[in-house]
This record gives sequence, structure tokens and C-alpha cells, in this order.
Amino acid sequence: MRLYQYHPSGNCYKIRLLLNQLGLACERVDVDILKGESRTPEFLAINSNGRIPVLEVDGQYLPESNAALFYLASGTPFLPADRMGQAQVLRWMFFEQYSHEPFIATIRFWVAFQRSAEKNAAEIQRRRPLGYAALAVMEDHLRHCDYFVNNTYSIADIALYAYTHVADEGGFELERFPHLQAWLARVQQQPGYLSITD
Ligand SMILES: N[C@@H](CCC(=O)N[C@@H](CS)C(=O)NCC(=O)O)C(=O)O
Repeated sequence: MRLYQYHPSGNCYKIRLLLNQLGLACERVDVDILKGESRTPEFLAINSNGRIPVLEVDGQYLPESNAALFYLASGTPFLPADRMGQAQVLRWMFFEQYSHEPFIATIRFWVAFQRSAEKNAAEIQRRRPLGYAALAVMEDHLRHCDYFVNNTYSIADIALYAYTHVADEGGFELERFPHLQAWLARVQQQPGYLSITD
């Protein structure tokens, strides 16, 4: 297996974390998105959408971080076996991509990596409350359970953890969300946990 990745990306980190927890070896190929390396003709042949991560398995390319999580977790304890449990996992992974990542991850990218916060000030101001709204949804859910689905650690937690635990790098104040902070600590206690910098 091979992972095309930009190391600080939370979307790439999701896959590294699960691979580590599954004990699976995977070659990493670094793609510097700040230098446009995901938009070269060579990379567009791998993912015509021009984005990392891409997981390569037996010569087949699988873009989209949450699709890779689903593929790797199938048949393991990281994905519930029951139909409703699987659908609830998908529900949180879709939530992550539509209501969380575009606000929390994008602001982090502008502030901490692209250093373009000034240029994107208006967009940051528009997206900030939407990021906080996503964190509030998570906080509310975590008032009643330790993990997102079936009260068991799964790829729903991995998908949401990736950008939530570094949201402060984009200026989000996680101190406002005590249940969410306790959940972050629980994820960090999981066997095979890997930090985003590893
Ligand atoms: N929905 C995709 C999002 C992928 C994505 O936005 N990747 C960003 C980095 S996190 C990227 O490759 N940006 C470079 C570019 O757009 O050229 C996923 O979950 O994998």
C-alpha cells in the first residue's frame, strides 16, 4: 500500500492513524501542496481532483480520506458490523466533510500553513461561526456518550478527531467545549495512537 500525502493535512493524518492502529505497513509519498505538486499532470493522472490524500492499493487509486478509512476499517473493530452502526458512522463522516472540515480545516490551513489569514480575513470571519457550530454539535453529542457511534471508538471518531484536535492552530478555542476535550483525551489513550507529526 502507498499513501500520497501532505504530512500536516488532517485528511492524510486520519489514514496514518488508522493504519497504525491496524498495524498495517504503508509507504508514504510526500506531495507538497504548497508548491502545487497535487496539480501536476503526473498527479492528476492519480487523482483528477488534484487533491491528497490518495491511498494506492494493488495498483488502484482511492482518493477521499473517509473513503480510505471505510476501506481500511471494513471487517475490523473500527467499523460496526451492523447496518445501522455503519450508517451512523457514515453520517458523522459526511458531517465532518460538509459541516466541519470546510470551516475548521480551511481556517487552520490559511492561518498556520499558507500564512494568508490577512488576505482571507473576510472568509475567515464568515466561516468562524460555522466552525464553532460544528464543534457545538459534537459537544452536544458527547454529553451523552464517550464515542460517536455505539459508544465504541470507530472511524467516525478518527474522521472527526483529525482536524478537531488541531483546531486551535486556526484560532478556535477548544476550552469552550469540556465534553469534546474529554473525548480528545480518550482518543489519545487508544492503543496504537499516533500523533499528527509522526
Ligand atoms: N474531501 C477530500 C479533501 C481533500 C483535500 O481538500 N485535500 C487538500 C489538503 S487537506 C489538498 O489536496 N489541497 C491541495 C489542492 O487543492 O491543490 C478528502 O477528504 O480527502
